Amino acid sequence: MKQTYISDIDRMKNGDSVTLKGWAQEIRIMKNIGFIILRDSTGLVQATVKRENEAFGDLEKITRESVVELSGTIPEKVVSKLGKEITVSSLKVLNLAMVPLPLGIVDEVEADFDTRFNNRFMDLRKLEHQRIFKIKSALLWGIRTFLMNRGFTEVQTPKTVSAATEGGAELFSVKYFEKDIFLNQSPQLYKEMLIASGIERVFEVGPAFRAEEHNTPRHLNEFTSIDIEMAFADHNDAMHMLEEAISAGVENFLKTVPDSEKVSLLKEKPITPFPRITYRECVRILKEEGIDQKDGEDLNNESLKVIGKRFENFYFITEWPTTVRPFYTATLEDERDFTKSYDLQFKEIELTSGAQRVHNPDELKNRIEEKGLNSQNFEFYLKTFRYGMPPHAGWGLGLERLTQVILGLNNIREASLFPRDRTRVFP
Ligand code: AMO
Repeated sequence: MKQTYISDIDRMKNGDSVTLKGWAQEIRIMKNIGFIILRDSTGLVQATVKRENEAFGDLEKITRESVVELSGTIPEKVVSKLGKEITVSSLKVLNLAMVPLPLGIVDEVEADFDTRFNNRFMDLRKLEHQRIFKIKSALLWGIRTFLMNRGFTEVQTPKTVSAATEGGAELFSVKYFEKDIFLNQSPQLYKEMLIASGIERVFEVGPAFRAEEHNTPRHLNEFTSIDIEMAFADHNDAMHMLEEAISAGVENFLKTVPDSEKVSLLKEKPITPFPRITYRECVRILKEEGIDQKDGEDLNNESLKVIGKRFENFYFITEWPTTVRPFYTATLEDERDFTKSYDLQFKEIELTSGAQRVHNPDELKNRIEEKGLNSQNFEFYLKTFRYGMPPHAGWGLGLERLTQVILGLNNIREASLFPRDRTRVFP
């Protein structure tokens, strides 16, 4: 097993012996001296090989990106710009890389998306691309730990389902023996059913599938949804849980991923509570600014840009009209045209939808039918509301969107290892 990583060199002193394994990112051979820039997942080091050393002969044989094992010592004086250097005493080639490479690792100019994603394994050898996923992982870890500490149980629900949750148009159908079924758009119905089961606080991190027709920089056809549902809670409780969870996630990656503050738009954990603005307040502002935003309709991109400019980063838009929210969304008690719902925004981009839910089975059945859906198809779900269903609330947070906005990435695909879009289901 590999014992020492390149980052460990920071803790070593002159003369210490070291064995490193990694990829030969660059090889330069001069008259009396040769250099390998060795890379592993933790960084780069300059490895110097002197002509009198036996290893010098092997330098000519290795190709860029070959996997090698280098043993040597830490020199007295470090001259490399990388700040890390070793003097090589032996070199072992573990696996030779073919020539030419399908994608350059040291090129300044990024290749086009198709070349990059067709060769994603190679594209990820760029440490700045790897870092996105280290940050994404630490962000999720922070959120997960926060939820576990708040008494949430992590659950796994089916992704092959027979009823639509978020609306019929964006569904992928798949053959399931002799039946046509769907890939799940959201664990919504299942997380609510688990509330009926009495678990009280659940969360899930899993894939969600949306047959979005259009290629955009913000949509994937398969994304990672972080979902929570909590019993005996309203929309305000769920919003509070969300802002604290995000803050914990950001704090965790800033603490654990080296250099993450250099690429993150957030240099410290965001201050909570996040600002809140109602949908009606947004419409009032938009009208004042002369923007054509109709009452009772979803806020379009132009409107969200205008609203987003008023906030530094995260904020909630609350109390959306009943007409634009799914059937499971609870309405305000005294104003049935508006809901106990919210979206979490980062500037103009939506990161989360959530709400308090309808918990009365008759009202829920009516709401399903008002949306033009057949309530018979939802019997498995409605049934769980008839034998003691507590009031409950929750949210769904898109992990790739969150990573995208925090790192200021132009395209959500950068935050997905193997993105799925309208034309790409490969590799
Ligand atoms: P919604 O449909 O708004 O709500 O989805 C929740 C969040 O998931 C992310 N998201 C996407 N990310 C990438 N590509 C997509 N195509 C995509 N679609 C959605 C967004 C979005 O805010 N059941 C509700 C949640 C709830 O109320 O608990 C739901 O699925 O970040």
